[in-house]
Amino acid sequence: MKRALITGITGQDGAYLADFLLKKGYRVFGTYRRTSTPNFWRLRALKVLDKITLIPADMADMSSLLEAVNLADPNEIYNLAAQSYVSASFDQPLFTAQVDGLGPLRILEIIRHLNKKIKFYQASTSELYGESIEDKKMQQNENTKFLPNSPYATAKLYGFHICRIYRDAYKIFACNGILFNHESPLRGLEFVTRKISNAVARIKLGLQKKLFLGNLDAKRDWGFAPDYVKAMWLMLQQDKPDDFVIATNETHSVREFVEEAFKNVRLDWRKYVQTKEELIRPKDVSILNGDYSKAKRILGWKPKTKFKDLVRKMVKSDLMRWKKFLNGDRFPWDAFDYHENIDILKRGKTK
Ligand code: NAP
Ligand code: F7E
Repeated sequence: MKRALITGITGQDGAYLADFLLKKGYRVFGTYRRTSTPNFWRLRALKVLDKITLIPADMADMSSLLEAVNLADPNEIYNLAAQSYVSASFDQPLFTAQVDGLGPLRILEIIRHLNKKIKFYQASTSELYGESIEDKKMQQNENTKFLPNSPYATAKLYGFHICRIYRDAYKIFACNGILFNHESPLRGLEFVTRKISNAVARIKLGLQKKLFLGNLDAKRDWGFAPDYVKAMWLMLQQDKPDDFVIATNETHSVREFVEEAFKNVRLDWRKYVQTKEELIRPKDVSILNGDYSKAKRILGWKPKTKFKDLVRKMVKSDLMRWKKFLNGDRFPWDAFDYHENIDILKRGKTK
């Protein structure tokens, strides 16, 4: 049985990847952060919480990471943990650099010293491109230059290069997945797609009157998270480690996402959406549009979910949650969580 360690297993991608790897027959370990309120709602939603082993660790704490790798003794490590919200990286730039930049270095150092056979996946990002293309019609591929536009992207750029350097210098099987935006009903509520789908559901049900947004002109290449976690796994199953763009090759503006989401509940978005200056970032990326040809050619990967299906799935899921809430069911995003019956590896416990 192959063993995988996922850092950031409580996040959107971590939960979907755990589900995917369990279905492939892996024993799955995941790191989680100690928080005053447990944060296992995604793992519960996918019914994987009792099938995985959780290990407490923080990306800023080398000794907890070392212990996690030691306890999991993995064949593959998927480094998904990060301060992933671009906007917050302007408020917490040093923390973001510590976790998103030095975090992958810590894991690579552990692999280098402990077991160079462990394969490593680094969650890299289309944010690395920033504003690097002058011709807005051009698509971004593995050869497009990087020109990061935020503290988040700069920290991730360090992660990208350190991964490439450890691959070349120490012959570690290390891959960067340059993933474009990917969303789902399990997306965090602060990201624009989920903020929209959640608000649309609430407005439809009379629970909210307005939706405040920032830059409606920004364009993103939005895919579906479960399609994307498969690409992460495929990268680690190849004969040679490499870096891959994972995208849909389509780009849409925030305005188009809003329009489509409101269309799903037959409402006119213009009556409900207002822009707010405070929601505009100090620096934003105006357009991202990927080219996944290399992943298609080498990994045999392509996205299954189209833009309109993605919007529909997200709106439908939020509508269902809020309808349940109105019927007296649990709070929609299951925030109240308990530690019962979870297989948590404690410090010092043997493998
Ligand atoms: P997410 O939902 O925000 O999940 C991030 C995960 O990292 C959570 O489990 C979080 O734990 C954990 N984490 C944050 N800081 C940590 C720390 N200091 N120590 C340990 N764990 C920490 O993000 P996602 O959308 O799943 O994305 C997964 C990865 O892909 C991230 O590295 C992100 O930067 C990258 N990425 C995402 C996208 C996208 O569109 N989704 C695109 C490209 C790249 P808590 O649950 O405790 O907060
Ligand atoms: O913003 C604009 C905002 O926060 C998308 C992360 O997963 O993908 C994600 O980063 C766009 C931006 O995602 C609001 O200005 C307008 O132009 O959903 P987002 P992101 O910044 O693209 C990349 C690939 C990652 O790697 C990251 O980890 O939407 N926008 N109004 C807004 N954005 C937010 N959040 N909230 C608004 O009200």
